Amino acid sequence: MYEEMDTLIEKASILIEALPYIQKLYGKTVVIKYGGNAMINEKLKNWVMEDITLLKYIGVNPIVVHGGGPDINSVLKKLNVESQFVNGLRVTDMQTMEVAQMVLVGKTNKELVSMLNQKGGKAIGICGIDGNLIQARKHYEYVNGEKVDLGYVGEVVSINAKVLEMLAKDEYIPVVAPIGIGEDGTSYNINADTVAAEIAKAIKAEKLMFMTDVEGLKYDKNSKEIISAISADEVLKMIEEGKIDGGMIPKVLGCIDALKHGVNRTHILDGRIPHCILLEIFTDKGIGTMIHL
Ligand code: X2W
Repeated sequence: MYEEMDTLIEKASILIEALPYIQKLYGKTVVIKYGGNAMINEKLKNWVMEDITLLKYIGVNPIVVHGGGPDINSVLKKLNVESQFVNGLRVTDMQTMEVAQMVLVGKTNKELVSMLNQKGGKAIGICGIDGNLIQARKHYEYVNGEKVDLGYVGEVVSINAKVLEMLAKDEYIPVVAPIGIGEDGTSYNINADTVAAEIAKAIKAEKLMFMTDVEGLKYDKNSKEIISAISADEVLKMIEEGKIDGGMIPKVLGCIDALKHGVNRTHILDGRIPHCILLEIFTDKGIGTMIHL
């Protein structure tokens, strides 16, 4: 009987630990980038959806931006199409563009929306075409000083923040697929990390969180120690020294860009940890790596 009471009291104290964080975030907007690499299994996805729904119910306004690179890969594979990547960006010809849009908007987006709604969240799935949310133009990548044409890969020109604010400030959870729309109506495939950072900037989010499949940043790749907080300058130095590379670069640069444009906190989180969003936001210790100015 007493043991049971102790457990209950412990549960209450865990909830109370969250109080100052809830107060700080109440009414604020948090942008959560959910990468395809962190959508490992249904159980994990369910935990993420629970965390996001809980945030909404305690008065925080989450906006979800999702990736889905692995989903696109598996459909392309069935069609016997192989993708090439330049600096982490998928070279996107017309056929790949069609597949990317079908998969991200029709499959990945709707799965996440449906799961959130199952949890009691009121999720609305949109992509950059809806309400001209993500206005885009063709992106050229530079490799060793040379301009490379990646086809229908886009870069963000502007974000129609009003669309997201209308939904997020109301009872809805916007879930955004990273497809942009050009002035002439052309669809563009945009890296989801970049979209998340641009959205966080445009709506001046309180927080931007990248959920991926690494524990966080490390000074030494072979070390077990995760950097819990690091400045933007230190991050840039680590990139120069080659200590941060590949898919992590758009995430950390997105964090720095967002911080410089008014976002207060940015984080890189291990999406493979159960309830990683709650652990980061509502515990004293937090998890993953926080990047600050
Ligand atoms: C990405 C969009 C999806 C994405 C792609 O085609 O894979 C470009 O590379 P993850 O899961 O976050 O990697 N677009 C241009 O970013 O998904």
